[in-house]
Amino acid sequence: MQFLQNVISLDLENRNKMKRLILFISIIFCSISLFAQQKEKTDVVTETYMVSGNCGECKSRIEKAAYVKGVKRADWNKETKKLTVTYKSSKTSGDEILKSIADAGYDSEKVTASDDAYAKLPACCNYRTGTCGD
Ligand SMILES: [Cu+2]
Repeated sequence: MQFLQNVISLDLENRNKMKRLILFISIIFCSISLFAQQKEKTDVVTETYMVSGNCGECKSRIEKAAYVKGVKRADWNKETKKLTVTYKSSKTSGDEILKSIADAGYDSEKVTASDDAYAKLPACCNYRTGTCGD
């Protein structure tokens, strides 16, 4: 009888230990995933920059150039001339994105395209001298 009681109490103790262990492990997992999520969130930023351009062709060139490594979304509006980019700040920066856009021939509020890069644009897209009416 005493022996049986010992076994039962031991089993109970083990079960409690097991419960505590499971609780402990789940708390650790929860905090890890929460931490990872937070890191992910703070890492992703959305910014808006003024980028010159004329038409739909400019739009596709600007957006294509904006998609450097780490950029999740790039959208340029030809009416407002605003480029909205969402990117991972650990992978790239606004300056880097605007530099890539300048390499494609487009001026922005921070980076001016070289005359060489600008000269490669089709006449309709020469935003420095006019609009193409598209
Ligand atoms: Cu254009």
